[in-house]
Amino acid sequence: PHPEPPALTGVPVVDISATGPTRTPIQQVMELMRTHGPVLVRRLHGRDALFVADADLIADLADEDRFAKHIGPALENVRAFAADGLFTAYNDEPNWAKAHDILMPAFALGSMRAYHPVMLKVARRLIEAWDRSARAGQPVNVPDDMTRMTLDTIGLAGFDYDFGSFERAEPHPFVESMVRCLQWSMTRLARVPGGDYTEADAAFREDADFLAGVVDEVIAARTGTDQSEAADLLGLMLTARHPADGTTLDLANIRNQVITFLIAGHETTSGAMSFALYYLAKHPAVLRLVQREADALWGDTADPEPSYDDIGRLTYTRQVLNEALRLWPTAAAFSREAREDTLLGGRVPLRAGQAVSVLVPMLHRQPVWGDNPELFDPDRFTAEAEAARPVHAFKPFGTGERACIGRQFALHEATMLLAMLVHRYRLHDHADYALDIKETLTLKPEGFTLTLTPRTDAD
Ligand code: MNH
Repeated sequence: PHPEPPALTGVPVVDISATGPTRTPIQQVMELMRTHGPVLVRRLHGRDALFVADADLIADLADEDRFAKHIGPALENVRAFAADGLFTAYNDEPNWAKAHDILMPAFALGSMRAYHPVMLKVARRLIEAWDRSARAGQPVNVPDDMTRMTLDTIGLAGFDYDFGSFERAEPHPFVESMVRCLQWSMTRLARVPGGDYTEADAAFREDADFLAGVVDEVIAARTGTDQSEAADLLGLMLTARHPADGTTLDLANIRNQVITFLIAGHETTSGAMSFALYYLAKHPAVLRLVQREADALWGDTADPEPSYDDIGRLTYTRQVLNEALRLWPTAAAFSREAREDTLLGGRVPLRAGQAVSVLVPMLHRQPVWGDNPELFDPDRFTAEAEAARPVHAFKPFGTGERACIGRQFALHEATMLLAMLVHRYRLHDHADYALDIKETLTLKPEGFTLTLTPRTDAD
């Protein structure tokens, strides 16, 4: 029961109640913005949501003194299964700052050294699976395999738990339940007042309970044994004391954190790598440059042993990832709220607490990106190009103190894997894939498959 927001002078209101939201609400708002411009109110069954993509409005929203993260309706729904985990905690919920302070050191750039061997081990699982497909002349399903790889990585690196995803024909049941929970969170937003949703809610409850059960198993495998030497996230959560008050995280909160990290730690990264491979398959000249960078490090060694330091040297590969995240930031929207009544960008009146959603894919297509923003061009991320651009023009990881804690983790994992894959395979766009983006709160290129052949020395 929020107070009616004041009318927003000059901001178009687009009522989509007649057609309803589509199965791809992010892409729907992108379309609305192409027609109505980068600031609009989407009205659905009398509920208004303000979306912005204008670069100077987002620079303003990044001001932590005036704005903070907002837990909007979508994240409220995710709270039904992740509660006060880092991603869905309210700003003033004590467990947010506590968990943030305890876990931050585990995500600093230097900590990636500790995760590197596990990331490499899982990258090799993927390569084994892809070698089999290559020998059999079978296509690989890119987003499915990227999801196997990121789930196994966060499971092992975070919790020393092996999902064994490459030994399964279907996604791990945890992933299937999780995807359904995320879908429930999203479709619940489009409910028609007065509708009967008991069946959907019961199915959701069952999935949420299953997730909690898997997580309890992960935790149980660790409690009762000495955790003082455990260097992973769970070890830290079970033992680390808050610097200020000396307390540890409570078990209910640890369960929420584990669910949060298993979700946040793999869906988005797997989508990002899938989009990067999509663009590489479509841009042979860029692919050759990425291959050249990997070749410069690893030559024609069949099974290179990428070192931690190698990953920092893969600067062009990193540019490719950034450019894929520009066009399709896989966590496509995040919300902010005004701390006090204010004028956003000096022109849009907002009340204290009122929400604004940033539509990141459209921010990434604003005029600061030049006159051909749809063009895939990794040179947008050379050091010089980045220095010449306003800092808030690129926001795939959100903003401020609630920005992504796993950014270095994702980038290390994804950069290494991409380089290893292009070093080893030729990518064939055998199905002439046309981009079809599925939304489950995150974005993925649905049904994207490739065939692979090993590279030869001559190539
Ligand atoms: Mn991640 C928050 C995007 C990988 C764990 N992440 C966010 C936010 C964005 C985001 C955007 C901010 C959301 C908001 O403001 O409401 N995250 C990404 C992307 C990738 C990603 C695009 C990969 C690419 N994230 C990861 C990985 C992990 C992770 C990997 C864990 C290992 N992310 C988090 C957590 C938060 C978060 C935890 C919540 C942080 C907080 O609020 O304190």
